[in-house]
Amino acid sequence: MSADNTYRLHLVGGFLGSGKTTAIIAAAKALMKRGVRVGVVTNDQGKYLVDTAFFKLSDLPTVEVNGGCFCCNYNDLEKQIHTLEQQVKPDIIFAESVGSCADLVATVIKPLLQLRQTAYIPASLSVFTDARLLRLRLKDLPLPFSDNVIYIFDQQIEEADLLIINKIDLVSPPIQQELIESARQRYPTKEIIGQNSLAPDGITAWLNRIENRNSMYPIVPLSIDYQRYGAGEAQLAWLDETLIISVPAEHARATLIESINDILANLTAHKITIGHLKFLVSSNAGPDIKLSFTTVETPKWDENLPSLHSGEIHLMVNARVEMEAQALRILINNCFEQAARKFGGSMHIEQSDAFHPKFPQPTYRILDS
Ligand SMILES: Nc1nc2c(ncn2[C@@H]2O[C@H](COP(=O)(O)OP(=O)(O)O)[C@@H](O)[C@H]2O)c(=O)[nH]1
Ligand SMILES: [Mg+2]
Repeated sequence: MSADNTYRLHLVGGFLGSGKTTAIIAAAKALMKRGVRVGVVTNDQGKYLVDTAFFKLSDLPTVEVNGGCFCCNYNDLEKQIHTLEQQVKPDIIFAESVGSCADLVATVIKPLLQLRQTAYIPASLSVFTDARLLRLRLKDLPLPFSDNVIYIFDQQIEEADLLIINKIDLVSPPIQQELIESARQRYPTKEIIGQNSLAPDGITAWLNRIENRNSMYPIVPLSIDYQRYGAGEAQLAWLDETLIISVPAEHARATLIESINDILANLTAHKITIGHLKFLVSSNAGPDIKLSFTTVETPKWDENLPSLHSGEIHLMVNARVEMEAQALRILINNCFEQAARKFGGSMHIEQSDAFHPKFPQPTYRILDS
């Protein structure tokens, strides 16, 4: 706990699939080992959230702000922080904002500084970016999204004082150095850290930086065009679903692999770009498995998929893809249904929400600098 008896909140932003959840879990575990009490606030436009389930599986006290970004649900953010305060008495809170969200200084940090009802203070804003996508962007090579979605990607980076070039392990060592150097040249005022969040101690430099007592967040609000930002969000489709596939137990793993490969092949065939496609897989008695597919291909993903212990597979699906939402729902559900049938079983949808994010209307937007 800090000397002034306020607690610290680390806000983590950045594009869909850039590695925010992975890094927060690693950082929280490192802190908890030192006896620090940690809580997490997740955030999404949808309601059935793989990330929330995943944080809870990692034994992290987690609350969520769902149905819209922190900015548009600012009062709920404060309420959820208060819940953590009561239940966990955390020393540190990590808040992960939805990957299509920008303008966090004016709509979250400044309101937290000026209007906050709780004992928490914003301590840092870190913006994560996927090394491979940033490399394309810095070289002025095309990203596989439409211009308005790229506008959001750019604005998130623009807003950062602390930029984490994550998944640095996915570019070769000479390119790692070149990428960090060219990012430093392009953004001379930003602090930039290259990071592999999956490596042991991979998050240490970032964690040390944000745990430094000096707060680390931008003060000057972003000058962002809400029409373009809103248009970019509207071009992304969200599908949040829970479903059950029932097949003979010996075919459970093959059914899952076939369904997901079919989804990926269909998206590729239609030149549709994934922002983030996540599945939480539960099958009786076995541990839950998180599967995650981001913008750049995940080859041979199925090699590490463990066996499934029963023929009843419970799936939570979170898909964020640049296409029309109902078409996304049909594409994904057809793939599950066809694979289940092929292996002599069936598929049952429990809950399903397919939509485009609403136009961003922040509860507060404080523009003084
Ligand atoms: N190779 C590599 N993969 C990573 C790294 N960080 C995250 N990932 C993977 O990237 C995917 C998306 O990560 P996630 O944390 O869910 O991204 P989020 O959407 O920003 O929260 C997952 O499959 C992670 O395992 C990293 O530093 N290196
Ligand atoms: Mg996440």
